[in-house]
Amino acid sequence: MSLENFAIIESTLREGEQFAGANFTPDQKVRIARALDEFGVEMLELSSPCASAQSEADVRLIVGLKLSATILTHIRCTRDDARRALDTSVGGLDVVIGTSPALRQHSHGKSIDQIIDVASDVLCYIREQAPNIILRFSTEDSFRSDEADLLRVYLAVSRLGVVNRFGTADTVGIATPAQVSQLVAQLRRTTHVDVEFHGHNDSGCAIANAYAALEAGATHIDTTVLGIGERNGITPLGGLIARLYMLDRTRIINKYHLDKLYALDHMVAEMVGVEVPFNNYITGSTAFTHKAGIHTKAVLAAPETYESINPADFGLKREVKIAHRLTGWNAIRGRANELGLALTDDQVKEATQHIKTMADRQVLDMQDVDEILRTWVSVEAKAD
Ligand code: HCA
Ligand code: CU
Repeated sequence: MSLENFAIIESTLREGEQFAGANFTPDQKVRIARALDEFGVEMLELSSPCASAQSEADVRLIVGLKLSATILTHIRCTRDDARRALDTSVGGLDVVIGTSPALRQHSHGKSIDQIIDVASDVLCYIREQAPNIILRFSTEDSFRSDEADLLRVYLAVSRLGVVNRFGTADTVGIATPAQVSQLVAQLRRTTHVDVEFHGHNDSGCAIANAYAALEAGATHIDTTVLGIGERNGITPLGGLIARLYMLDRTRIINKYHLDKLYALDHMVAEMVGVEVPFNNYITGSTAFTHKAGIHTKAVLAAPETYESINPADFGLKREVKIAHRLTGWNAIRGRANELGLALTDDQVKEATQHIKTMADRQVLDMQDVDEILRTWVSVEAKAD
C-alpha cells in the first residue's frame, strides 16, 4: 500500500457543519478553510449553496480565497442543485443519492432504475456544462444497500464516462473494515475511476474503515477536524493522520504541515463549543503523557520504547509524570539532576520510597516531589 495517490477530502465545512454544535460564521469558515489549507489537505468540501442564501455566499467567499486546496461542494442529484453549484465556480461537485431500501422508501422514493436515469441525466448535464470540473458520484448509505443494486448503479454511471470519482458512504457507521475493503476493491476492479470513502463512527470503526479503504485501493478519504459531523461524526483528520503516520512517517511528514494540527483541533473545538477529548489522537491532553515507573525509565532513556508517534513531529512535547505511587527511581533521579541536586543512587532510591509512601496518603504534585528532593539533600548534608 502506498500513499502516493492519496488525497484527503476535508469536510469540516460540510459534514462538520452538520455537527450539533456547529454554527459557523463566514469569518469562522474562512479561518477553518485557511487553516486546513495551511495544514495541506488536498480538497475542501463545502455545504451546498442550495442549503441557504448564506451557504451560497459562503461557498463564493471560500472559492474567492484562491487556496491551494481544490474547493468542492456537496449536492443532491438534481439539475437544479447542479446549476446553482456550478454558478459558484467551485472546482468540483460531490453528487450524492441514497440507494439503500430505507432511503429509497423514506427519502426520495425512487427505484434503482429511476436512480440510474436521474444520475445519468444530472451527471451528463454537469459534464456538458463544465468539461473540466471534478465530478464525483456517491451512493448514500452504500453499506445498507443491496449489493446487486449498488453495483448496477455504479456500473451504469461508470459507462457514462463522465465522472472522475466514485464515493462510498457508511452513512450510519455500521460497516466493518472487511466490508469496506470488499466494496472498494470491487469498485477498483470493475471501474476505472478514483474511489472515495466516507465513514461515520457510530460503532467506532471510522478510522479503521478508512484505512481498510486505502488498503483496498481507495484514493480519497473524507475527514473532519475532531471527526465532527452528524451524530458522533466521521473519520477524524488527526486520527487518520496518526494511522497513516504508522504506515509511512516520512511521507506524512513531507505531505502535511503536522505542526498545525494542535491549533486546528483546538480552534474548531472552541468554535463548536466542545473540549478536545483528553484521549484524542495526537492533540489530546494525555496523548504523550507517561506515568508508570517502568515506562518512564525506558522513555527517558529512549522515547521510542513506549511511543509510536514522536510528539516533536507535531511540534508537541512529551510529559513524564513522576509525582505518584507508580513512580520509579530512575525518573526521580532525572528530576534531581534537573534541579541540580547532588544525590547518590541510594539516596534517590530512599527519596523515591518516601514519595511513594506519601503518594499512598495524598495526591502529590511536582512541587511536592521537588520539596522532598531538596529536603533529602539537606537532611543528608546534615547527617554528614
Ligand atoms: C449526509 C450524507 C453523507 C454523504 C456522504 C457522501 C453520508 O449526511 O448528508 O456524499 O459520500 O454520510 O452518507 O454525509
Ligand atoms: Cu456523512
